[in-house]
Amino acid sequence: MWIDPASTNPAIGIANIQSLGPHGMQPANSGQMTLNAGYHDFIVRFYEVTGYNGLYVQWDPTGGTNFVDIPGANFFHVSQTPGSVNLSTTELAVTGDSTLDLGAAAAATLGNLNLTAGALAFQSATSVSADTITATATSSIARSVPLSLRTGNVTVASDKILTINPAIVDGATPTSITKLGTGTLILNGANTYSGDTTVGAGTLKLTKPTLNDDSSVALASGTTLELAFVGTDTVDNLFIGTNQLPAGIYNSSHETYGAYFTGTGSLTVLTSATRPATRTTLALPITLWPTITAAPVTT
Ligand SMILES: [Ca+2]
Repeated sequence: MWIDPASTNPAIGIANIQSLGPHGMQPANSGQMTLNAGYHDFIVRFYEVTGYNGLYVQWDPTGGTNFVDIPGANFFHVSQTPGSVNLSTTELAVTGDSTLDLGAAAAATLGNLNLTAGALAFQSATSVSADTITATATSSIARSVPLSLRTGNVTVASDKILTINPAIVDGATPTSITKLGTGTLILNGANTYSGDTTVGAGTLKLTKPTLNDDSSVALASGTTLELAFVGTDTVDNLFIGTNQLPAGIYNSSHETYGAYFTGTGSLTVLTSATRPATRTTLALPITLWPTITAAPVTT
């Protein structure tokens, strides 16, 4: 048995068992080593010539000498146990075209992303969570891995454009987006985030009508929401400046608030009467007339 072969990790070593000669299995022909708790790569190679031979790979997880076969549940293939990456307080600065290889992580939790140039691509993770995103130069995030936001502030400097191409999704908590800075944020993905969308400054450009139907959109005074799609996107509430607007359709042609919108799309704010009943779930079956059981009568 070779554990962590010396060719790749000589620090742990080799249990090399040789049992030469024509005979049956002999327990004396064994080797052992002590491993620290945790995951270990190992290779088992078994050669035999004339039969009657075999090899057991056993352990005593207590560190003793009562060896038993290693249960199948204790063998892992690397692709079955992808780990997570937790760098939740680390500032990640992107200063040029970059790929962040997350090693096939199931989930990667990053801190703040600061893009000062170029395009950032995440590689091979299932999902990436960031705290805030700040772009001080025109830059982009590649359509590679779904992205969720925790704080949700996305700041784009004046006259700069940040293009986020992956889908923005909910993470451990719902993602809400607050666009800050007087630059332009473009969301290109098939977003599924369920939180609210706020434009505190500058321009937010949406290329798909993916705002959650139960979410709110808030546009600060002087901001622009570019609806770069055909059709309308239903939302629950719309706030412009300090006003909550009544039900209706809002776009660049709106007689009062048209200056807040550009693009070919519109927002639809439904009245409560026409709003889809997506918030109430009734447990079935529902008993309208409960059965009344009379107490037994005794005489
Ligand atoms: Ca919608």
